[in-house]
Amino acid sequence: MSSTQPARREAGVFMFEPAAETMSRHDLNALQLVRLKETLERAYNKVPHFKRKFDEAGVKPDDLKSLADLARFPFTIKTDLRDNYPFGMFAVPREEILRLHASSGTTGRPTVVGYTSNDLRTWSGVMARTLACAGALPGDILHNAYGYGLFTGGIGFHYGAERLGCTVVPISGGMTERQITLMADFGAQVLCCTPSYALNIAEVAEKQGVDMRKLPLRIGMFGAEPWSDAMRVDLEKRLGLKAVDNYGLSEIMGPGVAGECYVEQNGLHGWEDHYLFECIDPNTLQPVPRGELGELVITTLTKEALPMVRYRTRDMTRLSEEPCACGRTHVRIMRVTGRDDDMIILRGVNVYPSQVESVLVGFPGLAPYYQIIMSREGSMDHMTIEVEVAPDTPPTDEFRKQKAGEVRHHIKSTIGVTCGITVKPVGGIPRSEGKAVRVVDLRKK
Ligand code: DLL
Repeated sequence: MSSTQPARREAGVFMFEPAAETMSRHDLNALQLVRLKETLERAYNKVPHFKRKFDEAGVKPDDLKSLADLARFPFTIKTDLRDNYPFGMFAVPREEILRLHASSGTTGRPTVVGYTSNDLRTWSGVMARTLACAGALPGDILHNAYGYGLFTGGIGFHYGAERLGCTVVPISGGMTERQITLMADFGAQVLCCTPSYALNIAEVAEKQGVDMRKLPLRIGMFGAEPWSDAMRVDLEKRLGLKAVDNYGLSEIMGPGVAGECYVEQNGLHGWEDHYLFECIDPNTLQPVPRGELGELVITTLTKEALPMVRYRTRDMTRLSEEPCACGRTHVRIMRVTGRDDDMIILRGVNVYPSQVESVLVGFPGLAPYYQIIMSREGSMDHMTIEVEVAPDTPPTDEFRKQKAGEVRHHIKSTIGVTCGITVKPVGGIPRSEGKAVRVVDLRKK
């Protein structure tokens, strides 16, 4: 909408689309209502799946008189995309789709998403906004280590950064030593990658004898997987930058759904002129009170190729309408703890990998690499946390056993579960180049 506005500084804070980003709640809701009506009509008239679902629920786009009426419309889930594989959810003829992306499809069919020319423009706009929100500036050198290809991360950041006016280094993931050399030689100010890959970069740099804190790096834009505040502290210390969180998912857009600002670094501004956010109890499907933990549900407001109505993300979070010091008025999505299907239920206690991470990262004598192994003996589920010693610790079994005992005690007292702990020697946990595999479930084999 405001792509023709020049980017400018708002009260000292640089914004890409200040008028949209600081809109009053009243104006934002009025705009959402207009766009929501258009989206529901597009979905109903152009996508047979939505027509059938709306008809079954006994609702028509005309029934939407206020934003609250959206609650009468049916949810969309990931299997709806899979069932309509590959192009059945598109609201435009295939020839109008200029780009396809797809999930890796490790379980079943991949989910395919498509973009029209306008969608690509919208996407680069929300990404430019997200980058500026994180503190990136036109003219910065941006080292983009998100994976390029069918994954939306690499290309999503790439076009957003060009739109903002950055010099992009499209390095993708892998070949870490070379990445570090190029970051040092080119003098990148912004690093974009998953937090687990950032950790890998920090480790390899330390081995290469490169002090990342002395490089011009200013901002780390980390996302695409859950991470904790403990990890933020660790990454900021080792890389000498400000680490900000970025959230998104392919089914809605890719990255560019929500981004943290460098001003408060406390929750991600969800771009409400393009998406409508709800937070529901995944069991009752009813809204949870503002500020309480629930599943994030998103409706797109401007997507042409793939409109999404009440998409259940499975991501658990809280929404906050507390004003932010950066001046942006859009709702804040607090740190996404993880997908509800990543949640482990161990003898009645719910555990997210990110909770385990909060205990392990910064733990004296341990390195911040871990994996959770789920197994079954008879009818009993077992959870074993595998973690690694820090490089400068005694290389003895005795030391590792002592650490295992300490970790077991902390996990029990903070998360409330009893589990096995294996402390491995240096290099014992696989390193990540993209999204880290946090849970290895041997029960499924
Ligand atoms: O991961 C898009 C993206 C790319 C976001 C780069 C940010 C940066 P998908 O591959 O479709 O898309 O995976 C989406 O990843 O539903 C969450 O479960 C998880 N996720 C993404 N960002 C975060 C985050 C991209 N900041 C799925 N914190 C989502 C926690 C995240 N989980």
